[in-house]
Amino acid sequence: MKQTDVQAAAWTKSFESGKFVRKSSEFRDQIETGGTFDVESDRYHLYISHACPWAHRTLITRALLGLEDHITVDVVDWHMNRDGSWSFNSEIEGATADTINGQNSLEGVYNRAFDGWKESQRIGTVPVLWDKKHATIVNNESSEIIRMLDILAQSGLGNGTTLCPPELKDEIDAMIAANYESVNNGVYKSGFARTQSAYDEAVTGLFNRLDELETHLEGRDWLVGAEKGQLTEADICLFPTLVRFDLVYVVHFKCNLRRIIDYPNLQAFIERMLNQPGLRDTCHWDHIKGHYFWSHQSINTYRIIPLGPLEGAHTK
Ligand SMILES: N[C@@H](CCC(=O)N[C@@H](CS)C(=O)NCC(=O)O)C(=O)O
Repeated sequence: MKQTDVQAAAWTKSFESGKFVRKSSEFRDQIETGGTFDVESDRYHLYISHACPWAHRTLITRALLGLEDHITVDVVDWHMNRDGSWSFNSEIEGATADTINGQNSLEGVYNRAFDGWKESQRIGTVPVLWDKKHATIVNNESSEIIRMLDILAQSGLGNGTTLCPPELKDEIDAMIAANYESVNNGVYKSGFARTQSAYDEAVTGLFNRLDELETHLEGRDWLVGAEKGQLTEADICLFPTLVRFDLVYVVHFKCNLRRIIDYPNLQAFIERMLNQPGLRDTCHWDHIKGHYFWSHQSINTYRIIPLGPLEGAHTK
């Protein structure tokens, strides 16, 4: 089933007055009971990168909800193509072939879902939620994909956990929104800034929000919920950015006012997440480091991968 009405905007890096502007995701269909994309086991497939924080959200959610037997996964090579697009290479440790569509690149997958994708010079992003039944992309927006995984889990496919209890949904949405531009996208806005003022603004906003989150987590385990809180999508959306911070963003994206290890509550939050069953297995440090320091040659011309840090960042 070819999609015909996805947004027309090309996914290339876009800048306004030197500020990096992230394009919105093109495929926004939903899984719903009785709908075109019905709830079913072994029908949906995830294309992810272990390097990508947005894709990491979906892999963590799949693990915590116990959906491994119901949703298959393929992993792109951390090393992007020369043209800056994702490819499949099963020779790379931790990466896979495209076991569903047999494509060499993620563009091939997008092209199967949308006529003329390649010609339009759009760049396909991860994560992608693929429907094996209709052979098309359901959705490529991480925050929406993780919510749909919860729908699958609440329909009896998962382990009984929910990461979005209805009574906390508004609080979760507000927390995800508050962290999105400042932190999740903030590190990219810092790193890709093309003027000093764009960089200053992004880094200031980023660390203001990290300061707030450090205070917010005082005496709490999780971002949302009463008393110590409970683990929800809000934590899953924040964690992939925090766990990459000292390893990559401090150096590569010049997010160096402080490190996460300098924030005791944020550091403890990372540890708490890593101690969740199955979570550590979703972290592939070589893919993370390799991808960032290799793929953005405009900000790391000679692709030197820093050796450090010796402590703080989680690499085991
Ligand atoms: N809004 C999207 C963002 C996804 C995204 O930008 N993914 C990056 C990897 S971190 C990507 O695939 N970029 C393709 C490229 O840069 O060519 C989401 O949250 O799912």
